[in-house]
Amino acid sequence: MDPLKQKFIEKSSALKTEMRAILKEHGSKKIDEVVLSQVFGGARGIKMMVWETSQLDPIEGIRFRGYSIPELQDLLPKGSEGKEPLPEGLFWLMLVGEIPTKEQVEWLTEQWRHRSNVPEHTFKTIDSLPAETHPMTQFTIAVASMQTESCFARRYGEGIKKTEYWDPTYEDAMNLIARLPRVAAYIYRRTYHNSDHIAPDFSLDWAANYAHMLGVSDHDDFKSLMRLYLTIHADHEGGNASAHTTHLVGSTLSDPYLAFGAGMNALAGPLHGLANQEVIKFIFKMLDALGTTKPTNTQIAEYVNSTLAAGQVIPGYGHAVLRQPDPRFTAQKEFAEAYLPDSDIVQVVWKLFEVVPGILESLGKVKNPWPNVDAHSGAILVHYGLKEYSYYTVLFGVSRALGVLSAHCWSRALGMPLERPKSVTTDWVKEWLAKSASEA
Ligand code: CMX
Repeated sequence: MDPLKQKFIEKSSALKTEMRAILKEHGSKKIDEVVLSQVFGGARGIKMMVWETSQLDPIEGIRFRGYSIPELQDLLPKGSEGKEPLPEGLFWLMLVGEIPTKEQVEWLTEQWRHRSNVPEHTFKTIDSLPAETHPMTQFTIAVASMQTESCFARRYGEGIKKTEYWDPTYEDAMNLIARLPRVAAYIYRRTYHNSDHIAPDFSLDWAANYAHMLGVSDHDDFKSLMRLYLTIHADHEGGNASAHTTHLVGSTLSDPYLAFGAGMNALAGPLHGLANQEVIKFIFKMLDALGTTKPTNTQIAEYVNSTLAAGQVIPGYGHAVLRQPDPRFTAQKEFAEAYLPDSDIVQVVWKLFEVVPGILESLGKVKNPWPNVDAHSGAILVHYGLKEYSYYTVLFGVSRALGVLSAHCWSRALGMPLERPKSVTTDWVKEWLAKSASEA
């Protein structure tokens, strides 16, 4: 058994025993209360699932296994330029709860390299789609097409024991993650570079190889950016739409390919991962309307107000849980301050940061006026030559695989059941209200 798999089964078996003991003693304790506005309001804040890999604090932001993003930037093994953390390290941490050594991360890079062969029919499937198909649609179709390789589906069909579900799940997660950069880069080159594909460079780490296959910049800084980008977008606890969808679909014992593909369909929505393309579209449209690449704060404020007056949201701002600027925004801002402080488009992002929160706050209804992860990413990508914003959510998706698939391994190892919350009709609510009133 490989060393990561060995560690994973040891840690997950221990937690499974602990979880059973907790449930035996405390299973009937009340952990939350649900009010009617939550039932109608997208189940905001209701504690209803366990997600081991990360947890979100409304003020502090995300912590992966207890570590904040700045802590991880310090502690995780770095890429060859020694600047940004390797996403391999974050995956190791999320899967087994320990900061890996440099050697462990090198082992994982080698594993993913070894497992990265994409089936030929996946390339044919992508090529059979109309060229103008949105990259996220190409991505989810490509992921589903690889399901032919699922170890979980095969072993389930052969009659695997419940206690062994975790094993082929781990194999699928590792294989799928290993293959994603190649698939994602193929979609990019096919859609925007006339199918002029770039072969993988197996001397590079997972993120740097993806950067290399995209072919937008030879600069080492772009490789550093991709390492940071693929680390910080990986996980955001379990309740967000892409994570929760992966979890829900996985709970039916759909294999990791189908569960992750479903999660990616959720990521493709403009209120979730597609917001990164919407932000840069919004910025380009604004600069076009204002006729300048260096707008003043007053011009930006007028444009933001006119967008709100037209009944549209300001993409990249607001969050269902966060109530402060997103630390993932801050990490990207710090990257931009260090690497590209003079870029015009980055300056626009920073001016939006000065202007938008005050305007959103003045509306009196927006719970979080601060920027989220999507507010900054596009401007940095544009700087390095990745200007095709319809592609941006695919980058997010490649990263999100690390979080949702490590969590998927945990769900199968802990024996998590089929998810099935209760729904009610509005008529049921009216009857319930009438009954409550008559009893009062
Ligand atoms: N611009 C304008 N209005 C906004 C807003 C924004 N950025 N954010 C919230 N609001 C509005 C909501 O539309 C809602 O209005 P109505 O009551 O008229 O329907 C009101 O403020 C209250 O919403 P909320 O409770 O503050 O926010 P929600 O939890 O309902 O929604 C989110 C969160 C992210 C969908 C929302 O802030 C939004 O639409 N933001 C813009 C899109 C975006 O950036 N999404 C990316 C999120 C991060 C990610 O998942 O990748």
